[in-house]
Amino acid sequence: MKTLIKNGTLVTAESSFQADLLIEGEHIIQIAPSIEAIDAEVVDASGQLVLPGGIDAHVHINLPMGETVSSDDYYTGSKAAAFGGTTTIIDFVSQDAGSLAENIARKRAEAEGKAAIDYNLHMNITRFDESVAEELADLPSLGIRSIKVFTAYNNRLRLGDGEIFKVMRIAGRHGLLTMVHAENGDVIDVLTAEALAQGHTSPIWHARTRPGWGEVEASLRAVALAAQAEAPVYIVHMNMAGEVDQLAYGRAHDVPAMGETCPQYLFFSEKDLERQDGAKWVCSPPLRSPADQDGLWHGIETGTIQVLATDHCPFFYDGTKPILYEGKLVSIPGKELGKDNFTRIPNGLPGVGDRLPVFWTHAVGACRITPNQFVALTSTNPARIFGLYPQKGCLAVGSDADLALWDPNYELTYGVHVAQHRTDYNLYEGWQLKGFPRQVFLRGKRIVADQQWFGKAGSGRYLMAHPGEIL
Ligand code: DUC
Ligand code: ZN
Ligand code: ZN
Repeated sequence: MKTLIKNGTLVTAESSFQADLLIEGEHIIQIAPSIEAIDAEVVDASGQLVLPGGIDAHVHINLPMGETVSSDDYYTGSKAAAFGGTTTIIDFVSQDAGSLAENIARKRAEAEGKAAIDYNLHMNITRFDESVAEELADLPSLGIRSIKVFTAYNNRLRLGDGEIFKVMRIAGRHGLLTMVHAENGDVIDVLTAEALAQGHTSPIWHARTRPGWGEVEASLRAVALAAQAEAPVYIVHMNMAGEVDQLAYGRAHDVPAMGETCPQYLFFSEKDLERQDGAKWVCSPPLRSPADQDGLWHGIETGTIQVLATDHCPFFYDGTKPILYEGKLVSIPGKELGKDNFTRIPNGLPGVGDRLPVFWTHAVGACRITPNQFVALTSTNPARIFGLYPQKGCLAVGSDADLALWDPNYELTYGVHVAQHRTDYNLYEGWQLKGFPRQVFLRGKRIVADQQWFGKAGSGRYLMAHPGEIL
């Protein structure tokens, strides 16, 4: 089975050029100014851009949180991703009981028969001892090249600095990248207890009890630990301008330090938490100030930040009221759990499907970055950093034919009825967007066309990551 994408403009991280692209089976087999293939189905991409499918390097599918669980499973989350032009996601494995391999097998079983796009996994290391130290060496053979550690969530997820240093040192030796969730767990615990004792219950207190300085300090700590461990580090979900400064400092001193931000930190601020429906915006780390947004944009524009991910972790706003999902009524407890106590609001936001269209409009459309930078930030860089390149993240002969046919002139009013996340709200409700994926291909198969779904549960595959690159 061949498909010929004709008359499009191919956009890679490096350049944009007019070319035809021929797919056979699951792969790109030819790229040339003009291709004829009589046995191919022809797709006319006139006026459209051909982008490598998006890669979202930070999502949480089925993540248990307090009394509930994030509301997208592997089917609904991967379908939502595809509608927004994303064809690969990387989720996190919680370190629950048992060996790392057993935890990974359990997570993969959740995706089995459900994932509709391809996926890889990061391994959380939230408990460290001699046997975990040994098991880290097994991760590459299981297709995992990245681990995540936390400097917050005391007595739950946090490792001590010495443990993080040891983990990073072992990770470096085994070709694993250490990702760091950088907040100050001690300060958060003090402030949270004080706020609750004073009777503060509303969503804004989630941000007020997690000060940004803790992130700035913990980001530099992560970078410094990596320098001392002689290992690479990647700071997840940066939301503070000061974190970008710390990353830049490390990079200027030759530390292999990289980082990501997410759309919510570019477009929303603490002010949104003060709204009557502020719980919709509660995530960790929290939204910050307009000055921080500027610092993050500067980091994106200058390349200090390499990746735009989402931290997709959706919950219902009102999980007592069902929504219709594929003809069935669904309700999952959500943000209402915290109506009397901000610490009980499940942390997290929907976003995997919103990322590309929202970012295109406000980054490329606003002339902040080029289409090539867009591709780098949303597809090529995550593929390189997380060891999926060149199978993913590029338009090249031999690569998987994961494509978004992107119409830069398509205008729409965005919101919960366009986004396909399994939740009852969307952060970008009513936003006017320009630029949207008209067709999406996963390994040569069209899975979305004009906002209609042709994908299938179970057609997504687990990807074996290789050693990643330092960008
Ligand atoms: N932050 C969130 O808001 N949700 C899930 C995990 C995380 O780090
Ligand atoms: Zn995190
Ligand atoms: Zn996360």
